[in-house]
Amino acid sequence: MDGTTWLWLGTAGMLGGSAALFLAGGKRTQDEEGHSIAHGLVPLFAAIAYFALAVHQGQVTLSSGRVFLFARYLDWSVTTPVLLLGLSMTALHGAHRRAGLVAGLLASDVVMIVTGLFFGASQDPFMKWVWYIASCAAFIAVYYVLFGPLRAEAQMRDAERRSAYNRNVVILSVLWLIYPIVVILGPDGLEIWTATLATACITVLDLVAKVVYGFISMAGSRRITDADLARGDVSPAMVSTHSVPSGAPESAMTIQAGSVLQRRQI
Ligand code: RET
Repeated sequence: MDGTTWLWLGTAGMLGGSAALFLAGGKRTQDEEGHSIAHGLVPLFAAIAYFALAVHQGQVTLSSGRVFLFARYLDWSVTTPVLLLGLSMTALHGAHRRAGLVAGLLASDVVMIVTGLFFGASQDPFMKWVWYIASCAAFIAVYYVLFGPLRAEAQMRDAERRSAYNRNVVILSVLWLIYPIVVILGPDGLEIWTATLATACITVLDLVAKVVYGFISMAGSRRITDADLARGDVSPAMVSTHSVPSGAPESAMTIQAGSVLQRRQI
């Protein structure tokens, strides 16, 4: 299979994965809905990048003759922060706690991808390594937050959130570690691998890190929601309000919260 075929496969896989994640995603609480939307959107963004690359856009030919697929980095600059936001929401029981810490995590991640973009675009070997090291430093900052303060936050939550965080953080960090290795072996790095081999590897890795990981994370979110509802640990404000007409009185939300709880108890 040539590189373009892999890119079409990536486009189809991401589109199919996005549809499957949106369809499978629950929305019983705002927490669960947030996870479903985030995991459905991630492969949808990626599909845009894969499509652009498959039709030979999203790439430039550098003066050295190397074809630089910059659309990958655009994809990662959007999708990696969304994935990290999902993980943070698990650790923090919603998106409203420790905003500064989450902002720092996402900023480090964006620094990692933007410096990675300059690494990929570099033709001067010295500058290439400068950007690569800068990107790795930002990557270490991401790991530090995930295994330091965010993990500590997760340990203070209920058993379901704790175990979902502990599982997801390990899967995510192992998968993400493969990226800098594949990229350094491919045409953007040391050019040890052919462009086709690098594209094949990154396509498979991207499908696993976005779609397979999305399903694993959503299964955790389902277990968290089941437990929250069983405990009655869902305040009306935490229940999804999209079926309540806008401007509906507060009591409508309370009734809806109650009916969700009742349905769970039956
Ligand atoms: C780059 C450049 C070189 C140094 C490092 C990198 C890290 C890339 C990562 C990408 C993760 C992408 C994911 C996409 C899925 O949605 C940019 C290759 C550290 C970690 C998970």
